[in-house]
Amino acid sequence: HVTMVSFTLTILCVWMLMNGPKCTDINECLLNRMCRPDQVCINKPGSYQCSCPPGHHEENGTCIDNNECANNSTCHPLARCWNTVGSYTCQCRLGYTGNGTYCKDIDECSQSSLRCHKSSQCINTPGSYVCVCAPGLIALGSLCVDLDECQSNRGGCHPAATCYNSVGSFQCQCGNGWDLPPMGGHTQLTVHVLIAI
Ligand SMILES: *[C@@H]1O[C@H](CO)[C@@H](O)[C@H](O)[C@H]1NC(C)=O
Ligand SMILES: *[C@@H]1O[C@H](CO)[C@@H](O)[C@H](O)[C@H]1NC(C)=O
Ligand SMILES: *[C@@H]1O[C@H](CO)[C@@H](O)[C@H](O)[C@H]1NC(C)=O
Ligand SMILES: *[C@@H]1O[C@H](CO)[C@@H](O)[C@H](O)[C@H]1NC(C)=O
Ligand SMILES: [Ca+2]
Ligand SMILES: [Ca+2]
Repeated sequence: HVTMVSFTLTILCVWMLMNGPKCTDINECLLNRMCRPDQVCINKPGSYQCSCPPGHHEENGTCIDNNECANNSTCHPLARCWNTVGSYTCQCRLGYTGNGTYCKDIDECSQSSLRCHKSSQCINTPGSYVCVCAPGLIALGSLCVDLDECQSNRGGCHPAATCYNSVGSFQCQCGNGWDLPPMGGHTQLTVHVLIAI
């Protein structure tokens, strides 16, 4: 059927070449049923072509979608690949930014919004970030809390000294008439009062 049409068109064209001033291309794609319903018709000078639409390939007489995600170099290793009919999309995984062909870690710590509590330090990690409590503070859930060292044995201060707790630290201060004592005892972790920062 198709070859008959082509043949007829060629004869027509040859006739026109000999008998008419000009020979114009016939757009076979405007005629019905030149290609299979799942194919696309491409008109060419003097002929036409039936082929599968972009992102498809011919298999057993039908057009099949290319699964681009079966090839692990389609997207960046840090991206997810989504196969779609005729195409695909690459999306960087959570915590990464980019167009999917290229992904890189988001440095959450350098972003303007304060990701960590003010008394903790933000440390960037691949795909995420962590908040680490500042020195002298201990983590209590998502909070950083100060140890009140003075609550425990007065921080080990000299009997004549006064223990002053401060955020992240404590101090032993001599009473009047006393000289500087050696630095008081170490922090004990048997704490009675914690102050959330
Ligand atoms: C195409 O035909 C081959 C051989 O008959 C078969 O192995 C293959 O699975 C077929 N493909 C599809 C998409 O049907
Ligand atoms: C995967 O894609 C790359 C780049 O597009 C190509 O060079 C390679 O041949 C493909 N591999 C397979 C198995 O299709
Ligand atoms: C993906 O590519 C790596 C090499 O870059 C290869 O070792 C691995 O087998 C591939 N995986 C699949 C599923 O093709
Ligand atoms: C994705 O981003 C990288 C780096 O910015 C660039 O080289 C590449 O051309 C981009 N690819 C696409 C498809 O936009
Ligand atoms: Ca596809
Ligand atoms: Ca990060």
